Amino acid sequence: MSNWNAVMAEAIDLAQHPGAPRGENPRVGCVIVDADGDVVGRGWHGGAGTDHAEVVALGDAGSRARGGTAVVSLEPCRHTGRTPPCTGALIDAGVVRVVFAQSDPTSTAGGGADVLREAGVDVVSGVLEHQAQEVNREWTIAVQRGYPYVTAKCAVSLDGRVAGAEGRRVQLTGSVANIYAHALRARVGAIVVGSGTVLADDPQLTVRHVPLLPAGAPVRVVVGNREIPADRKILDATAPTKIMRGHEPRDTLDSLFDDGVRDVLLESGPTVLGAFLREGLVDELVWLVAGTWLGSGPRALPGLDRLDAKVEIMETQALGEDVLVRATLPRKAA
Ligand code: AOF
Ligand code: ZN
Repeated sequence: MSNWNAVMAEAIDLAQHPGAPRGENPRVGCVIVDADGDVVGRGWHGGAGTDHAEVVALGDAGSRARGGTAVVSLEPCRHTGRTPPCTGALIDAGVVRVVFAQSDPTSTAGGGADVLREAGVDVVSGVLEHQAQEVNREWTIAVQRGYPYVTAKCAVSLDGRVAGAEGRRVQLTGSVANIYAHALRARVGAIVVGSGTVLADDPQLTVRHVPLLPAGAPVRVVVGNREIPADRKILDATAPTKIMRGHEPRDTLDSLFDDGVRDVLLESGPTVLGAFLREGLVDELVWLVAGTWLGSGPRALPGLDRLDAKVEIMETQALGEDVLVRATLPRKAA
């Protein structure tokens, strides 16, 4: 077989299995094909601590893997992490060819292609590379530069305000936009707010209205110096919470990355959002624009008169009676 696109497309589908979490590890799928071109094994990775996709697929194939080809959406790892290296498992199983899409961007696991070649395995790389990379877009950006991908979410009125007069909390968006916002939460490893938001709004910051992914509830993170009273919802037992006093945005992100978080949702108010934006640490803006005219009240970013960055709109969509605007900001070099 010389064109591996169709098999790779199946491996990329497997990577996106509903049971495959978004978390510390990427989403990876693998298909084993025998010498006749018949599929003899399939596997997908279920998250940190579980077998890698190749190992699952090799288990499925059994002895039929010998002499066959492994088609994987990510370069097989060469390292011993929580599990042994996939390069070893593939070589031991007698696979003669490995076809992969995306190179492993991590310094620890990356370089598996060389290990395989040295062992005499035929290696084909870059097949449907772009599609595979899209599946792990945020993860790839995060591990390449060493801190999590940051999405800032904000619900605003049509006149750009986030609360009513005197900062009074107003429910701006309707149920469709709220479900979208909860799906965003379910996808990330951490949700970050400032202590000011906890005092003003008492948010619970849990995933509701949509199912939790297998990775579980994102950790709720409070940054800032103000004391959090014990009765605040964010301190309830429904999800883990991390209080980080006086943290600079970059320190916060570094610390979360060390905890295994690759994707952060910023649901903070103007102060923390402004600090992250000024330091160029926001990758994506998710604005939920409600058709409400508040007329008075704070704006999303009162202290930020100008943004020295080109905002690029990626997506607009009607969500019930509200409008979603997704935009990217230029990424800072690591
Ligand atoms: C693969 N196949 O299915 C995955 C890979 O701690 P570990 O042992 O789970 O290793 C995690 C790293 O391995 C992860 O950061 C990424 O570089 C790679 N993931 N590699 O060959 C897989 N999930
Ligand atoms: Zn592996």
